[in-house]
Amino acid sequence: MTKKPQAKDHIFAKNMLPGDFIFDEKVAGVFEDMINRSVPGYSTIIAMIGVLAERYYRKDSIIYDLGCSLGGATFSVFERLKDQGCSIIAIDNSIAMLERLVTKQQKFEGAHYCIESRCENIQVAQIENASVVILNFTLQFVPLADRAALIEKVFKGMNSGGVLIISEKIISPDNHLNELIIELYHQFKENMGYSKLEISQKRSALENVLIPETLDSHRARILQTGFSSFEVWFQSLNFASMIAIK
Ligand code: GEK
Repeated sequence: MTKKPQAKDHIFAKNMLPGDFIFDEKVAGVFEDMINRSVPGYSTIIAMIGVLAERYYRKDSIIYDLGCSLGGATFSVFERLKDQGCSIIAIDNSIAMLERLVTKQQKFEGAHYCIESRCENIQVAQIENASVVILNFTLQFVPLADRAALIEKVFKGMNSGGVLIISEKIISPDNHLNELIIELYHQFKENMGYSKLEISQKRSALENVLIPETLDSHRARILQTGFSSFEVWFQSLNFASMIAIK
């Protein structure tokens, strides 16, 4: 399969009026470039989600990718499990994202049978018979007050021994170190070619939309829900990926 060059993200390059970030056509069109240049370790996380899914998937169970966007995690899992005839349900409430996932799906042989995409709010989506559930940088967009209910629903829909993978932007409880890591992160974005204006305008746009939590909050919620174990398996600057086993 020949890869098309990614459309470059210039969304916040020009001075603009304040407004909240939304996953519309404009964002979906440059999303691959945006997430690769904005999330340190994104490609490693995507590759390892495939590895984790292969390890925890059980025959005849379902794999859920909640907030799948263009299917970065979905296709990583598919590549690992396609020979086992797996069933992946990829959910997102942005139609612009899902349309692109479906176009991409046509280029992967056999993906038509394995991947079902649903335009749905993950807060109301039904989860059942799951051995692998992926929340790759999605929980952070769910209102804080609703996160426990979502994790509880996911837990109920999972089979014993199944894995939940949660990747998130995080904050540190130590104010000084939190500021330091945010500064390092902004430097990372400059190194990835974003200007100071782009960085600050995107930060403002995300302020009310992406609410990060500490690793301790994630751990507490996961253990309170009833998961038997929890670990952070990846961290780069203020981005982490966690696993929880039912
Ligand atoms: C990846 N997982 O590349 N219901 C459904 N979808 C939602 C909801 C919701 N309530 N809230 C947000 N989304 C992907 C990356 S991006 C992360 C995930 C980012 C969707 C939203 O439409 C978007 O596509 C995705 O969650 C978040 O592995 O942009 O930082």
